Amino acid sequence: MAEAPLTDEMVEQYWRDGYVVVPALLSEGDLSVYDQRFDDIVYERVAIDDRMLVMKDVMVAKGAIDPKSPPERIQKLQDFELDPVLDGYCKHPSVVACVEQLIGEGVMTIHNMLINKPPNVDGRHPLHQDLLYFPFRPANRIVASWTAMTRMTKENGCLVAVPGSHLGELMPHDNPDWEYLNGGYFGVKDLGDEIDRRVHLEMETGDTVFFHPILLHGSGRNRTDGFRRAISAHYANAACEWTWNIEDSASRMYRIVTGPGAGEQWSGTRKVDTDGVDPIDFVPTESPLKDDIRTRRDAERAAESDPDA
Ligand SMILES: O=C(O)CCC(=O)C(=O)O
Repeated sequence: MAEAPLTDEMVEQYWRDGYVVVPALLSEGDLSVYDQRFDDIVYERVAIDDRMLVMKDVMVAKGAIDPKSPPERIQKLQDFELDPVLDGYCKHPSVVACVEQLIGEGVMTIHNMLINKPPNVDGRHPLHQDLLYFPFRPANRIVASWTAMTRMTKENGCLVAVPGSHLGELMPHDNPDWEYLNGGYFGVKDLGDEIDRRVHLEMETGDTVFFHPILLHGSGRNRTDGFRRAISAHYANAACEWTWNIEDSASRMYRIVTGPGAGEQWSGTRKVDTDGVDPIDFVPTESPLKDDIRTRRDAERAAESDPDA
C-alpha cells in the first residue's frame, strides 16, 4: 500500500471544501491499461460479466445521432469490479491509500463507473449529491475517487463542484427537464443560488479528485472534438451500516477491498431501524466508527458556537 499520499493540508481541505484534487496520482501507464480495456469491451473483443452495465449515450439510444465507432456510442461502463482489468482501479494502491486516509482503514467499493463523454453528445450531468444512491451511513465514511483519463477542461465538460456544500443536507432530487438526459442522472430540484458558487475542476490526465457524498457536483457538455473520459469508484468504510428500510439491492456487489474480509462481499445486515433518526446523521451505535465520527449536525453546532469554525 502506498504511504499516506495526502498531506495534512489536503486532508484539511477535503473536510473544509468537500473535495481535494491530488495531482498525477495515477500514471499514463495505469490509464492506458484502462483505456485499452474500455476499447476492448466496447468493440466486443473480450467477454465481460453480464452483470456489468455497458450503457449507450441517451442521444444514441434515442436515435438523435448515429456514430459508427463504438467508443462514440457508449456513455459508461458500470460495476467494473466484475472486470479483472478495470477492477485494478478499485484496488489501485495509491487510490486506496488516499481513501483510507479520508474514511479510515478497511474499505469496500460500493459503486464504480468509467464515464465516457464522446464529442457531439450532450452528456451534461446535473448538479447532484451521490449520497442519494447509497444506503450506507455515516456519510462521512463514504468517499468518491474520480480520475481524469483525459485532460479535463471547461470546454470538454470537466467536473464542477460547490465548495462546502458537503456540510449541507441531502436535498430532494428529480430529473431535470432536459431533452437528452442519461439514465439515472438526477439533479437537485431547487438549487437556489448554489449554482453560482460552483467551481470548475480543470485537471490533467492522472489527476484524481476525492469528494464527499454530500458535495454538490456535476459536469458540463463536451464542446470539443475529443473524448472526455474518467474512471471513478466510490468507497465506504466496511464498518458502515445499511440504513435504507429495504432489503433489496441484494444483487448489488459491495466488495471489501482492504482489511478483514478483503476480497469478499460485504455481508452486513441490509436493513437497519434508525429509530426516527435522519439517516444522514445515523451513526451505528455498535460500530467502531462511533467515537470518531463528525456528523452534519456536529459541523452545524460547531459553526453556531464558533463563528470561525
Ligand atoms: O464524470 C462526470 O461527468 C460526472 C460524474 C459524477 O457526477 C459522479 O460520478 O457522480
